[in-house]
Amino acid sequence: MSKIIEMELTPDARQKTFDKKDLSVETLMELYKNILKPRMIEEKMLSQLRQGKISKWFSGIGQEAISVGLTMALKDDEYVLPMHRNLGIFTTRNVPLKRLFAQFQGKESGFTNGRDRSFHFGSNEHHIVGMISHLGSQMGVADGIALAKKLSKEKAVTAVITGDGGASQGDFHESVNTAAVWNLPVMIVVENNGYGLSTPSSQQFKFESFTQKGAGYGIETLQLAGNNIIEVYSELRALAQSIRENPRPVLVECLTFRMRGHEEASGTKYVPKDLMNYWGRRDPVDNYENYLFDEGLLSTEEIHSTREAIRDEINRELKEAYAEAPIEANHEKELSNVYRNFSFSEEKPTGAISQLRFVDAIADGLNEAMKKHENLILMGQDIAEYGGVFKVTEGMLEKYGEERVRNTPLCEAAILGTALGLSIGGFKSMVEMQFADFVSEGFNQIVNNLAKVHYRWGQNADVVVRMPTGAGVQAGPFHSQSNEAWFTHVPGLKVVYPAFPEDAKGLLITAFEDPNPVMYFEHKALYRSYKSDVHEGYYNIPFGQARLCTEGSDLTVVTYGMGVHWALELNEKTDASLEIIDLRTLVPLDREAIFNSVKKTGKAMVLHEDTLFGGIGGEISALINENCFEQLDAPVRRCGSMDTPVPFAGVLEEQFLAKSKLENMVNELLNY
Ligand SMILES: Cc1ncc(C[n+]2csc(CCOP(=O)(O)OP(=O)(O)O)c2C)c(N)n1
Repeated sequence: MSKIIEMELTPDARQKTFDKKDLSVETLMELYKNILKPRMIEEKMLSQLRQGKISKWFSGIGQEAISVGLTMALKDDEYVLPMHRNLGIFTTRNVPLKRLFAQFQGKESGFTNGRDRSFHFGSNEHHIVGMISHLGSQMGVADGIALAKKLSKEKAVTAVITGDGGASQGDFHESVNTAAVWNLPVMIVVENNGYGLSTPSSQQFKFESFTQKGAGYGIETLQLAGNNIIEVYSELRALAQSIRENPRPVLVECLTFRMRGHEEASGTKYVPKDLMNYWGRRDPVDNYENYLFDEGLLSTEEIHSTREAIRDEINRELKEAYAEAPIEANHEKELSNVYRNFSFSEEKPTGAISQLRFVDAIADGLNEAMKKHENLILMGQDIAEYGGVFKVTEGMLEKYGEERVRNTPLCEAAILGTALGLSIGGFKSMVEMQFADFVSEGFNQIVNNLAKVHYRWGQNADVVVRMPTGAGVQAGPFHSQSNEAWFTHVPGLKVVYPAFPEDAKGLLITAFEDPNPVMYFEHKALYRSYKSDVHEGYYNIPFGQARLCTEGSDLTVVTYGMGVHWALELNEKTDASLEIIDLRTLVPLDREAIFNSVKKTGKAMVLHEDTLFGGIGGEISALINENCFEQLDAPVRRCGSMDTPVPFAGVLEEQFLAKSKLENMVNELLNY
């Protein structure tokens, strides 16, 4: 017998043996109706699929007891984060079927305006946060919602589902670990159906059961017969109550089986027949129906009438969804839904002026934001007692307390997911990357979850990710990168990159006012080397407005961050008349400022510390060519750093940086 069969045979009897304990007939019947509905919808969907009316279907047939039992065990206002086989969560939360079907058909009355498919949506009205395709990403978000509930002193559980395959992802480890360290009231439900697509458990993990994992994280575990709806419901109801009273994460393994292919086209050829038959005899719907019948709680007539009523509802709602007109493409509408609307209201600086270092201006901005927004939570590695590796958050723990200033485990992905969850729970948050380079560990959460969530289903990610960036400090390839262009390419993110302390403070304050995800770059070589006038108190600076640093007539230098300082240094040396534009924000980009200047000077140099190829300089150069061609007296030039990783040794780093060739390139362009 194969390992998978042996493993799946162990939980045996409990899958079929129902013990109704103290459950009322009413509850037993509710469980019955709730488990029957997703099964019948699926059967209908499969026939739709065969007729070519829908494109894809991920079947949960055989696993319904988990979705239904879990959802019934929770209160209606407790969040649940499903995966791709959890139709029963949506139906048990009474999501209107017409809307659900419209969602599957990409219609307007669905949940995503045709922008995302199947179960890839959330509905705060139903306290459901649906998945993105990337399997592990849900888990960090659940941590964030659970944290929001805990901080709000609400006694609530947040439940998140993962498959056994998805649990191999780093997100699983990071999120369970974070939930454990922070004692978050989150119920982590692993639907162990023995396969991840075609890969059996024996090739997915080495341990026997997910219950063995709890000890490693220092948390409790529970194993349930996932095809036994009474067991799932009763045990999870008791567990939910216990978590409400004593907030903590618990890992629940539900043993079950997927009776159909991963998605319909893929089939189940790789599943041994014996195994399929074994689980077929443990069908959660049929067995429960038989049990109720045997107990005398359900008659043949009631079975018929219940099925009839559900069938009628499905047919009626499906017809309505089909009757809805196909969605119309509207350019403006799509573009206007990428970001949550934010009407900026300017607060000009009025406070006294003092000279501040770049790092102190950022700290000042953070303090102002913390005072302004009581719901703002700071998260990052070593940011509490230690004050962060660059000491930006020094003293904030004492000022704002440990709930708002949180040291995180070394878990970038989980914490960025947590930030989105906090936003869903009504909080603002900041995530400090210890170095901008480490954002690669949380890249997926930023570019796929935070960036796309508003466009997909209207939820915003009210998150500021602080990115200590840049080279010039001889820190080598992994502590010196300029990675802003990774993010300027992703619709849904705003990208801020100040060059001066006054701007750093005002733009950071705006970043916290803005309800959208903001990548905020701060050059660490400027932290302690640059000092200038900064206003005290609260003020903000609008995004998308460049700063004109110097007026000139010979050539425009379009730049940002450290590039601004290089250009200003050159300006001191040269006799030429340079017009230096500090972009301040890359998304949104102040195109007008660029175009107006280039039209005046007739020559443009785009300068950045980032490596040349694929940097934002290429984009800006293209925009200038497209919009200012007739006023140009020379080709637009780009000055970026060498297309190599950032080297360590001082002499190599100096050669690498764009600054080393700036003067020559500017002279060439002036003489063109
Ligand atoms: C990060 C990521 N890698 C790969 C995939 C493709 N994929 C979708 S579902 C799946 C199998 C998931 O298995 P499991 O988590 O056990 O859930 P199940 O489908 O068995 O319910 C795979 C590999 C994906 N969606 N996301």
